[in-house]
Amino acid sequence: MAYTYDPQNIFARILRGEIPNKTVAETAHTLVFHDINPHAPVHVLAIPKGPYVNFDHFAAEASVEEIVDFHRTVASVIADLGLAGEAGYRAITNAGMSGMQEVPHYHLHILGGRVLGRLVG
Ligand code: DGP
Repeated sequence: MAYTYDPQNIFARILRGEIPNKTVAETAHTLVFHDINPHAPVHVLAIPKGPYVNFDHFAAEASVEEIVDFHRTVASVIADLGLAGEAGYRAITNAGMSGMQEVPHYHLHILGGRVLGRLVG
C-alpha cells in the first residue's frame, strides 16, 4: 500500500508551530493536545510527529522507537488525566472515507470523564 501524506494538513501545521494547540504531553516522537471540538469532558488527540496518514500507515512504517514512544505517552496521559483503572476511557481512530477521517495525519482520540455510551456506526 502506497501512502501519500499531505504536509499542509492541520496537524502538520500544528507540529510546525503554525497553529496553536493546548498541549497535554510532548516527547521526541509524540504530541498530545486537546481536541478543538470536545465530545466528552476529556477529549485529547495523540499524534505521532512523523508523517503518517492513518493507523495502518503508522503501524506499517513507523520505527519501533516511534511506536513504543507513542503508546507509552498515551498510557501516561491516560494515567495523568485520571482515566486509568476503574474510571475508564475510549481510545478510537478514524481512517479514510468509511471511517470519516477529517484530518489525514494519524491521530488517536482519547475520550473520558463521562459514561460514553455504546459505540455505534
Ligand atoms: P477525525 O474526524 O478523526 O479526523 O478527527 C479530527 C479531529 O480534529 C476533530 O475531533 C476535531 C479536531 N481538530 C480539527 N482541527 C483542529 C485544530 O485546529 N486544533 C485542534 N486542537 N483540534 C482540531
